[in-house]
Amino acid sequence: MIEWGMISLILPTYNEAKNIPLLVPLVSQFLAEIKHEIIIVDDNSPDGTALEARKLSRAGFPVKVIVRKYERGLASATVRGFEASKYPILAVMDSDLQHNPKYLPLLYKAIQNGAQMAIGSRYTKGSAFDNWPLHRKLISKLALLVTRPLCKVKDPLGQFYMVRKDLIKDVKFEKKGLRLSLEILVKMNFTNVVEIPIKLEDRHAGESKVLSFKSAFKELKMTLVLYLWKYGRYIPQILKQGIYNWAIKGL
Ligand SMILES: Nc1nc2c(ncn2[C@@H]2O[C@H](COP(=O)(O)OP(=O)(O)OP(=O)(O)O)[C@@H](O)[C@H]2O)c(=O)[nH]1
Ligand SMILES: [Mg+2]
Repeated sequence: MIEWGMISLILPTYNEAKNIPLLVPLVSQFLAEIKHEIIIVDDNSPDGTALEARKLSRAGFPVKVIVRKYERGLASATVRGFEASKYPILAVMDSDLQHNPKYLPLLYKAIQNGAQMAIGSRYTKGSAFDNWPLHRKLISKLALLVTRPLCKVKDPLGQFYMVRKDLIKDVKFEKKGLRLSLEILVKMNFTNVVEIPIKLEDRHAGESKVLSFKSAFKELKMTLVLYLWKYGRYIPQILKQGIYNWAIKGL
């Protein structure tokens, strides 16, 4: 029997020391009625993010801090958080205040009402991100087009979601790339995903880590890995293995 009122929220961080002292109290405010833990997975940020996280823990917030010394990467950090979680609903959001924690109760409600996964969606009726420059909107739309044959969800790429842990416990994650939500959706092929419209805010402090040609190329390679996962049975095994080895290398 799953106790639905319990959420493990994973906050992956890299240089978010100025953001998490604002974000964590807001999360706890919006989740005040729901038992929760906040797992901060920090990749040894030089700006002292882990120190700030530990301060929050000492101040009484339900914060667990994991520092990875020898690993980097958003997807693998999120999976590390999943592994350390103790509650049956997993939640993931950015730590830079782009994802407003006011949506957490809505995502939770969708799960309570039977959704296998609930997504804070930038591309469903009622969503907004007016503040984005045109070129970012175009890149984002292009990325969505590329993923369209992989899953039907309108926004599989934004990293703001809740998912039932029991459903994804056997997924073998690649632990590469940035968009773990896409990997979950492709590998699980869920039939009941609810998209909650969100307004995407501007990053509060600090700098984006993912906005570069290098990470866009890596994301394309990771998407290719997921294409192989979904459609690889249509090509010879040896070719599939070769493409996989090339794509996964350097991610
Ligand atoms: N642990 C860990 N967290 C990361 C890593 N890269 C990014 N993050 C975190 O993942 C979240 C999203 O990263 P951002 O750089 O904000 O990416 P984004 O929101 O897609 O891009 P912007 O809109 O430009 O901010 C933030 O909370 C980051 O701190 C990483 O290598 N390791
Ligand atoms: Mg961001």
